[in-house]
Amino acid sequence: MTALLERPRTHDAVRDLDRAARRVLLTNWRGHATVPAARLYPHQWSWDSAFIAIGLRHLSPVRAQRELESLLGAQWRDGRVPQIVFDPHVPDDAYFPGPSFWRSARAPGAPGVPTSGIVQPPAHALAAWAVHQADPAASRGRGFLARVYPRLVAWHRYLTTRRNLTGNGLMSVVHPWESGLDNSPAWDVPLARITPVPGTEFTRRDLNHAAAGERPTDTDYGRYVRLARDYRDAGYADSLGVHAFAVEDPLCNALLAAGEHALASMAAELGLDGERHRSAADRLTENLTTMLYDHAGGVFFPRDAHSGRMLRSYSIGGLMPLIVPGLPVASELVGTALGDRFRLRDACPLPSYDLSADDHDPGRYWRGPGWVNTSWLFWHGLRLHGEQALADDLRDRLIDRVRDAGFREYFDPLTGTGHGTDGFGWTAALVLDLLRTP
Ligand code: 2M8
Repeated sequence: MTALLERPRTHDAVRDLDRAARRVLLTNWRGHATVPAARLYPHQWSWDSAFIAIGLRHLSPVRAQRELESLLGAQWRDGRVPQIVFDPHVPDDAYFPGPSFWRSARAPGAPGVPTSGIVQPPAHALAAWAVHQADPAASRGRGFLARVYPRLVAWHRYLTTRRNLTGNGLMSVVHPWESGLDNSPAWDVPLARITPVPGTEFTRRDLNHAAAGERPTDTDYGRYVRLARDYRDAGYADSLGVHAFAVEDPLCNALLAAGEHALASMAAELGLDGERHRSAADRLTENLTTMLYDHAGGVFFPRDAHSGRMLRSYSIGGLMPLIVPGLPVASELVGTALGDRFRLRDACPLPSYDLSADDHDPGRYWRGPGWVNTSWLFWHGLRLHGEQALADDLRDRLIDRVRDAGFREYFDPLTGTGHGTDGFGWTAALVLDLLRTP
């Protein structure tokens, strides 16, 4: 708020930011999909594409539709939507782990195009419904929903069946990369059990493009490689026996619940019965709230699927269930966001991890800094639960942050210093959405 009073947002400033965001999206566009960042992430990433489509819908609903359709075109026969769809024109060693590591071509039911074998948070149904609503006539004209709805249903079915590893009705992520919040302190306990692959057995590529102090440590990278290699070597089969790391995570389960509401709306639009989606959403909301919500903490904690223990660390994922319509503990979550750990009124973007924790690190990847996508989700949740004034204030400060620091991958939530790569896709797309949503 202060920033706005000090530097009123002029028409010219808004126009310049809007134009700069469009330029990033154009630079990162590859004709059918948008890469998160040209050098650090030169392929199509799953949940990045969902957020990018949410922004693209303001520029070209058809391009936004293609963004999602190209991702869903790489869906596996079991319904999984891969974390990365590799661009065959990009050299294998441009990103590690690349196609030669994942060897998807040898996996049963994998698509023709090379992909990784893990997944990412299911933000796609929300995105597809938002894209449809941006121009329902264009969407109907291209039969967009008729094409993506069955794929989204199969995607959610994969997560709610094969990834229901404990049988208690919540999905598990089986690799920190699947959580989207890769290096979060929330994963430290279950990750510590994993023996790292020695650094001599692989070559990191991320450090060619980003500072080591802002990225995961070599030891954690070795653990990521171990988990991915074991999954691959088990033929991408899902069971607690295969997955040494398995966590029921509030962010993914909240996206699933919110996504089921979106699927219900799509079903209605297509003249189908949406009841099964409404009951799935209710079930997921109930399971999420009874199993992962911590009343004393006023936050959701992930749960280790092996030990059954709650992973009691205050990460941004614990606030994400605010995106679920009808969430019974919405006002408690807003209260936690306003407190010292997340400082909703002045920290921006919302920190990825507890500002008051001793090990909060404002510059290191998912261990402190703020990302625009999780703040966008929280903004969406605030609007959903009638917190319009808080939502407007968060939107204004997000826009100011990006205008001052650029389209960075992440930001120090208190100083606003930008970190990670520049020209970052979802930062540009979601700022466009914030600028253009009435
Ligand atoms: C980061 O994750 C990738 C692996 O998926 C990486 O570190 O190489 C995360 O921030 C993830 O949430 C994001 O989708 C991805 C691409 O932007 O980068």
